[in-house]
Amino acid sequence: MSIDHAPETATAAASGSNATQRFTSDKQFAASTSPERVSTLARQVLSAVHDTIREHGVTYDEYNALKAWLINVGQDGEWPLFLDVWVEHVIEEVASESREGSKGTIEGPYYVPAAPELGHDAVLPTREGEQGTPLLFQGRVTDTSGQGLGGAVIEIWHADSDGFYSQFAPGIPEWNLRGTVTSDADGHFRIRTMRPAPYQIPTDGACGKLISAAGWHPWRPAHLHLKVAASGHQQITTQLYFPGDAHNDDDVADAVKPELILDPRDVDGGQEVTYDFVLDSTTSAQKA
Ligand code: MBD
Ligand code: FE
Repeated sequence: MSIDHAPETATAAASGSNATQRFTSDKQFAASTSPERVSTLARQVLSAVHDTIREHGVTYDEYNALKAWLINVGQDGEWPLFLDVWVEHVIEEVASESREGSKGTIEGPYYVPAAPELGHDAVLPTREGEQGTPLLFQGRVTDTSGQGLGGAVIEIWHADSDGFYSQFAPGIPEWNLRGTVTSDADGHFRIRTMRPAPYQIPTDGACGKLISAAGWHPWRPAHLHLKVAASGHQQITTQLYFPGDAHNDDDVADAVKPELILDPRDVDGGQEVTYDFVLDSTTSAQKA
């Protein structure tokens, strides 16, 4: 774990402000929500807050501590982290209710679009002497009838063996452990990378403060992030996990599903695993 590139100076504020900047520059918001719906949703959320205050007799001291903390979440740039850890899993649950193909899960705060294109037999960018267990991740993209989807675009990104993501922790090359892979004519792909470490929510920011004040733990199990897209099909955003990780059963972000746990096997010089993605067509029932 003690390697020269370990970003000892990774801070919540630096990683958070990168995530906030990325989010505000990359995402387009199509706010087609009617005033009636906005009103319904806002009222219900506020009612839940009011009920909590009444039920627990929340004091002025606690109210002021909350106010200060909410201000800190923004100052630390941790709104993307807070929302993706504690809220996104339910958004994903509702969005994917009617999906027939592969399960997905939350995107989280560390996706960056347009990673280098690496073909169908890909080697993710690593540093010289990149630490960890070499992993060959391979599989096939198909439709729900099992037909291979050629030219499917698989975006993959993940943490290094210290649990840090490129572009969100200092001292890591821009596209380290990120890439855009394209399936071959039969839908097959191969990706060579290094197994990621579990991810710890920064302990020095507002989210870390909430975790320690509540006596929770800050861990996510080790995971690979992926987005899989093919024309005429619904894109899947997902994460894949490793068996035996202590936090598969109590992920702080509640994003593990049994279908998302890989079954890697030991091979000479590392591990190998096969995982297939089944994409629903865009014409099958889709929730707005
Ligand atoms: C992560 O790496 C992540 O995947 C999520 C969902 C939240 C915080 C950090
Ligand atoms: Fe992650």
